Amino acid sequence: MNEQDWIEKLWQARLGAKAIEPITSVDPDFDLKKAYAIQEGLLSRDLKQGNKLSGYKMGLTSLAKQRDVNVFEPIRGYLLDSMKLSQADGLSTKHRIHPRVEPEIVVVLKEDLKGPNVNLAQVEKAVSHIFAGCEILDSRYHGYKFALPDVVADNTSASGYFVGSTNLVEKHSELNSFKVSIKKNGEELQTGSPEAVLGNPLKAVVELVKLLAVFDKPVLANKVILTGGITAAVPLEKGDQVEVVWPFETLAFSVF
Ligand code: OOG
Ligand code: MG
Repeated sequence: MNEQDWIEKLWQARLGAKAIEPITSVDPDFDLKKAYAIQEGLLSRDLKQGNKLSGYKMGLTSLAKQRDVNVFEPIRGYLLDSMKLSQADGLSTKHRIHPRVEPEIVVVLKEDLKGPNVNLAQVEKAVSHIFAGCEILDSRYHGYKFALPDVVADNTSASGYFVGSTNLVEKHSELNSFKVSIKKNGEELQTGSPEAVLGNPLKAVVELVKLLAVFDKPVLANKVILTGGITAAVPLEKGDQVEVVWPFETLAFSVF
C-alpha cells in the first residue's frame, strides 16, 4: 500500500462511515512524516471537490486527552466549512462511525501568523475572537484505536465543531478560571478548565503556527482554530441530548 492507496482508504472510510485497520498495524514503518503527507493529500482532495478550508485544529494538547487515546504528543489537523455544525440542526450519526464530543476553546486571529519562532506575545496581539466551543470527533479506525501516525493521517479524527456566539476576547486573562462541563442526557460526565490545555489555550496557537511552519504554511486570519480538548471526550449515540456548559453560554444539541 502506498501513500495514494491510504489516502483513498481513509477517504472512503470517512465517506462511507466504515472503519479501517490502523495503518501502523499493516506498515510498521509508517511514521509521522508520511502521516502528515497523507493528511495533506486528503486536504487537497477536499479542496478539489469544492470543500473550503474553515480553519485548523490542535489535538492532544491536554493530559486528559493524551490519556484518553494513549497518544502523548500534540498534533494538528484541518477543518472544513462542511464540518461546521449548528445547535438547531443537531448532530447526525448517519455519516459517522463512533462520534465523540469534547469541550474546546476556539480562537480567531485578525492577522496571519507564520514561522517557527512565533511567541505567545505575538499570538495574544493577533487574537480577535475567543469562543467557547466543542469538537465532534470520529476516528476512522476500528474500535477508536490508533497510534500517533495513524491519527495524524486521519486528519486527527476531525468530524465537526460547534462554536459559541459570545466573543470572550476581553476576558482572555480570566480563561483559566472558567469551568466547563459536558452533560449527556442530564448527567455530568466530564469537567475541566481551559488551563488544562498547555496551561493556556493560546499556547496551542503558538504550537499550531510552529507545526504549520514545517510545511512553510501560515495560520490564516479569520479562520477558526480549535485549541484542543480540555477533558476526555464523551462517546455519543443517536437519541442523546448533549450540553456543553460554559460560564457565558451553553452549547446544547441533540444527536439523531
Ligand atoms: C484524536 C484527536 C484529538 C483533541 O482535541 O485533543 C483532539 C482523538 O481523540 O480522536 O482533537
Ligand atoms: Mg479536539
